[in-house]
Amino acid sequence: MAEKIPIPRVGIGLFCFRKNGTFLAGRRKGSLGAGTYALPGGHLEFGESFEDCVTRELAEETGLQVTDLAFLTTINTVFEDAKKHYVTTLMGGYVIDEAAEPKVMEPEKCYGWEWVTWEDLKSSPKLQPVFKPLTSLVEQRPGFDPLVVLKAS
Ligand code: 8DG
Ligand code: MG
Ligand code: MG
Repeated sequence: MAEKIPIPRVGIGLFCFRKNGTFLAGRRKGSLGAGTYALPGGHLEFGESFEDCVTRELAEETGLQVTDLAFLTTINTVFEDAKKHYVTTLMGGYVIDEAAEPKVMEPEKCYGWEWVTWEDLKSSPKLQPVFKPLTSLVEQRPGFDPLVVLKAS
């Protein structure tokens, strides 16, 4: 029987900002990267735009709505141990209801959502380790700051 050849998949992550410059991150549970902090996001579905994908994933995972979406960057991540490869587009946007708190809509996939800064996510011991695509982002886009790119777009 022929061996199944793995192929790269498309992942989408969202920097969902409040006006105070914090965005959502949550610790993953039960799947690839369990125990690591990641952005809300998921797989791009067939025929879906990046905007529709992050809008859907944010609603499915937190119950929140986002506006003023913009493309930030694309990165490449190989999970050698898990034999998975993702090409990930990172989007940015602003939460519509500033007063709304994120809900843990998929408790089997996430321990909880927190509002964090980019500096915190990169270096606060409380938020380590981060999901590998975020490590790829730091390595592949030196100096990247999601809020700077979002404001410039
Ligand atoms: P879905 O079935 O709802 O589409 O996916 P999910 O259950 O939400 O899957 P996920 O693991 O959250 O996201 C799918 C993959 O996307 C993930 O395994 C790897 C890739 N991915 C990245 N970067 C990011 C990111 O920043 N956040 C999330 N959530 N996934 C990301 O490459
Ligand atoms: Mg999802
Ligand atoms: Mg997800």
